[in-house]
Amino acid sequence: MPANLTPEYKRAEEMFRQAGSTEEKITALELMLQTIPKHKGTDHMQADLKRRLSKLKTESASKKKSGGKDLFHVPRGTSGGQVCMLGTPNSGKSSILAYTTHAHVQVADYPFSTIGPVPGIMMHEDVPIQLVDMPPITPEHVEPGQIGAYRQCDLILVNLDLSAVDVTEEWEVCLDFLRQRNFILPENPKQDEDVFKHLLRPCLAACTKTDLARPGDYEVMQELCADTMPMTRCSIHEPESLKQLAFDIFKILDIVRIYSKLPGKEAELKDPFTLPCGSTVFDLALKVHRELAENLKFARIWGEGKYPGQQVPRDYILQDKDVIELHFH
Ligand SMILES: Nc1nc2c(ncn2[C@@H]2O[C@H](COP(=O)(O)OP(=O)(O)OP(=O)(O)O)[C@@H](O)[C@H]2O)c(=O)[nH]1
Ligand SMILES: [Mg+2]
Repeated sequence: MPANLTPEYKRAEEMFRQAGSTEEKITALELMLQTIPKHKGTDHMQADLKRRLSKLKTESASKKKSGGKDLFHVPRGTSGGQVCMLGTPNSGKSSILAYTTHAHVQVADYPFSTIGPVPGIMMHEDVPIQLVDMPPITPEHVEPGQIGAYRQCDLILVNLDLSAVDVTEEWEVCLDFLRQRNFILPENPKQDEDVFKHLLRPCLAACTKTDLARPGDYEVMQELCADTMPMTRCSIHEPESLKQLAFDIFKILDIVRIYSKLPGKEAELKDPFTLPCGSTVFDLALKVHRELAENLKFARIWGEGKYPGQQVPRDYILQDKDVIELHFH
């Protein structure tokens, strides 16, 4: 009986082919099992997939047990979000990190100067955002394990060098990388996307080295990115553009910052808590006092468009820069 494999299955199979690490192979095999047509003609294939999956899971578990370290696992810390950089060699990734954080990175005018992830904290006003530098990608090479870092992050910052000889080519390399691994939707998303949905990641294209750009190249990039992801531009020689970059990242991270206030005390408008947009007062209480959250009675709020100290219920949806005073039973 013919297997009649679906486009979704083939997409998962392509993901397996591109997988560099065991974890990535496991994700792809699980998707292949999920999308393979279930009938007599695929019985053998299904059994084979299950066998391979179980072997890889055992492998992965024993690697973890023996203390095998994943070089590309970057702990998140307490920042408002984790942003991983993606780009072809020399596209200016490390320079952005060097100019927007206190991290020490190697910046060089030769390719492949970065060989592992380097995190740093970039501030958007008072919101810390973790920016992670990455080795470059090429059509031929991606560091094994690197994909795992992109899977875990909140935003992929796609660096596109405006001084490159062919700006279209570097865009194609990044686009292929993102599509083949299902970080973004395929070109004509008409297949059932639901099984791949959890793999999608928000992306922001950052055109770098604008001070070296040839006339017209930024517009070419704008046209290329238009239907795929939002775009911004920057240069390490234009500090305002780096501030704008931090702002654009903050917008896409879709978070709100909340200042907490103790009853009877002035609010300290620094070190805000950050929560996903749409979070409630109760979510904040969980973040502040996990054990006490259930005892939350109400909150008082100071913010735009509110009476100072107005009382709000637990399910009030927080707005950026709200000042909140939590009251417990
Ligand atoms: N004029 C100009 N030069 C830049 C800018 N950003 C980076 N560069 C230069 O471009 C070269 C490459 O920069 P890196 O930041 O090392 O590039 P990278 O993407 O980290 O490179 P790999 O780690 O090899 O992938 C260096 O010589 C930088 O000084 C910029 O905005 N303007
Ligand atoms: Mg680098």
